[in-house]
Amino acid sequence: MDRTALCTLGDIPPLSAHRGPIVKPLPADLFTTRGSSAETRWEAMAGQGYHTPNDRFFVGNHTTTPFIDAHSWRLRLHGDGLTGPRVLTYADLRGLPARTMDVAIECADNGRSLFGHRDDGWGLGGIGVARWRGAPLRSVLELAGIRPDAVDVLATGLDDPVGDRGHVRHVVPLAKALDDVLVAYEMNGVTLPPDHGYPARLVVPGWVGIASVKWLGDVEVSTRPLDNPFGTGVTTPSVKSAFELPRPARIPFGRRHVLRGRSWSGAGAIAKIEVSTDGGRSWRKAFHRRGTRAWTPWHLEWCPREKGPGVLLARAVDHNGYRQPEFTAYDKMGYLFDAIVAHPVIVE
Ligand SMILES: Nc1nc2c(c(=O)[nH]1)N[C@H]1C(S)=C(S)[C@@H](COP(=O)(O)O)O[C@H]1N2
Ligand SMILES: [Mo]
Repeated sequence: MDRTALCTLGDIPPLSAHRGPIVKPLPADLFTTRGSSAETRWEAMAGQGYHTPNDRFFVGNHTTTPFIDAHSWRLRLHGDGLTGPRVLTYADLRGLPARTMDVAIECADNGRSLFGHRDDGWGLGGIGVARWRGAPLRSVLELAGIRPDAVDVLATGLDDPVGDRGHVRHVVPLAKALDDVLVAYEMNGVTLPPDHGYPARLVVPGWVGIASVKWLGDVEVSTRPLDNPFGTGVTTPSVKSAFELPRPARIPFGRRHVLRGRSWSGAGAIAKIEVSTDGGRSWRKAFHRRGTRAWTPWHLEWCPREKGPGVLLARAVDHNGYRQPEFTAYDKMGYLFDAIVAHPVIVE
């Protein structure tokens, strides 16, 4: 076979480069590792643009990033909700009309350690926003013909099975699948990196990260509701805010400083962000652009007039009026933390 022809289909990393569960470098100033996953450090977002660069985008892996050859990769479409089965190649997928979307992917575990019941586990860095490019799942399914009585869509990944739970897989209702779900093959303008699902992944806007199945290999469309063994029981990520600062942040005394952060909500765009630099006694409105759906960067000036340790607080309200509370009742699964987080600061 002609190797040069193969290589035009995608950048296939050499097998020898494959070590731990994640392929890309995980320098300690960008990531905190969490088992087979890696959380973005919020201070690594300082000075970055709207999108999370691929080199610091968090990785949520149940097992190990697989290397998949795009040339031999196939996407299998089947189930009684389709007119017939269909197998797509990478070239078929690339040949469909493309759509580009800015979408946040957030792990349902994000913020879990902040419930205060445990001191391990995820901080607030289990989120990233990328510009995804791919084919709408609707166009992919239409190639196979969708039956009018179809109800559920089950997407399965090609990575190793997770013990006896089998392959990572997730169900979305057909209405959602036809609305805004993408079969993405590009992330921030480059071919999808191996850790983020190369050669193709789902991107499911407004749903917890597990719905965005990576290394997509199989899609079943059913006329009956399907089991969702990797479902978290929750679909919409909660409203949260984070400062682009290390913990603790060291801020010079008596000088004007610009505090920066981002707020986001799975339920809608952010309407308002307030920041407190005095432990919650007073709040000031932060400045932000309007109409950024995936997340909202904000900033606020602060001239610290007292030396010593303190806390910074940020609270957001989304367009549905859903606001960050002072405490989150502990969900027994540890999902959907949404409370205002005290960010430790030392003025010196
Ligand atoms: N096939 C497959 N898809 C997957 C996962 C996985 O382990 N295998 N992890 C899920 C989880 S838990 C999350 S939070 C997101 C993370 O996406 P990212 O690694 O691109 O940040 O991918 C989801 N898709
Ligand atoms: Mo996740």
